[in-house]
Amino acid sequence: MAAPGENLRINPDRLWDSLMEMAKIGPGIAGGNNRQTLTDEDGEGRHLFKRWCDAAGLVTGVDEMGTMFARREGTDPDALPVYVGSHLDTQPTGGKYDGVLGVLGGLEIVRTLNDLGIRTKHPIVVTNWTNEEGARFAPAMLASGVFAGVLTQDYAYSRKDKAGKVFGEELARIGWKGDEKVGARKMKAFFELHIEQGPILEDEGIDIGVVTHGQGLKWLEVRLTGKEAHTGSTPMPKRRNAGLGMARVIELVHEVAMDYQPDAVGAVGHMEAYPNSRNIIAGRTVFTVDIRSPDKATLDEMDLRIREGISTICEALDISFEIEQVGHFDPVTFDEGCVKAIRDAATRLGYTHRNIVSGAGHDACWINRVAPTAMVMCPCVDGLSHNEAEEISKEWAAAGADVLFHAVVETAEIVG
Ligand code: HGY
Ligand code: MN
Ligand code: MN
Repeated sequence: MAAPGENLRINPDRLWDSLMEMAKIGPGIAGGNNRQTLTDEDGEGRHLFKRWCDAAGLVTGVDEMGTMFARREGTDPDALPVYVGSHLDTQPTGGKYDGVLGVLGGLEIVRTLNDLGIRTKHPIVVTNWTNEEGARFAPAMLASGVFAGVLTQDYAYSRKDKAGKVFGEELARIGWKGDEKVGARKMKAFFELHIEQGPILEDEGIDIGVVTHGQGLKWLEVRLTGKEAHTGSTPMPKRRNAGLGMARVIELVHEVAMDYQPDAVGAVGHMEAYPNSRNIIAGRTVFTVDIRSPDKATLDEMDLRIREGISTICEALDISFEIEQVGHFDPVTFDEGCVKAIRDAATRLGYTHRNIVSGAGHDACWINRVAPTAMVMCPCVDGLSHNEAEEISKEWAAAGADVLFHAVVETAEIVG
């Protein structure tokens, strides 16, 4: 079948209005969002999305991880559906577009097909994956990881947040624990639209990122144990300072990442010190190392060097350590056919585009294991994300959604 043709474009005003409407749920304190997974705000955002799906004539199913699947029928109900989506949960100081653009961009495709009375052979399913962020319950991409068979549902249900709340109980509490078996759904393909969350597209003045790969990631939760003691009367040589240990590991992570430039990255974003009193030497610290690289061997080498470095630091400070890997996926190569559909769509629509490697993790990284998958990216202002000041333009959102639209309907096969 020939490509859908020049005239297919989404309705940018409707997409933008929906983004702004969703952004009202779980507002942050600085203009962004705090709609963390399985909170009441997440539940409210889910209900709004469901109402919109109902209004668009979609039938919504929910699986046992709470992932939402809103289905637009195809002319061949037995044909494998084309899935399109992302996540509605946000960071605690998140932006309005991270994830949300991908879910509402998928909904906008369906709304536009309804407006034009266009049918597709394959059904189209708009998806909201539970707990992509991993901020409240580690690891990130939890529901898509269970769907892809990489993580078990029992493991996912057992995850705890800082307050000791348990994932499975919170999912039931907000009323979004569905009855579908996770991973039972089969897909012809999965497409995800996402903001770049980095500076490349904006710096180069390019409209569309054709995501060919996703970098690999490791999250190490480190627990250091020293001894609480008086900050004034304890002689320096007698201290077992877990706070100093954490500081040295934070520096180590940075130095190791700097040894593998220009691609590797590393930081410690989550840090807790106990008892966190200004005149007590920290007896315990808990923190998460986040290291990433597009190259598996590099990621493994960074992991090893950091583990060895932690041991050396702790020996010198007479403190003990525990390291638990709480997140991991290898670098991802997306499906060539799906990537080509995205590249061809950008060309057909006259948008500037370039290949790009995703720096952030996405549900698409896991779904790529069970279905042909690819991603579209649009720029974001100053490449900023995971910050309430995250911003995009309506034009960027529309360009990304237009390309997503063409890739999805071409794969779903328009039948008039
Ligand atoms: O951490 C990530 O890359 C994603 O934003 N969850
Ligand atoms: Mn995201
Ligand atoms: Mn994110």
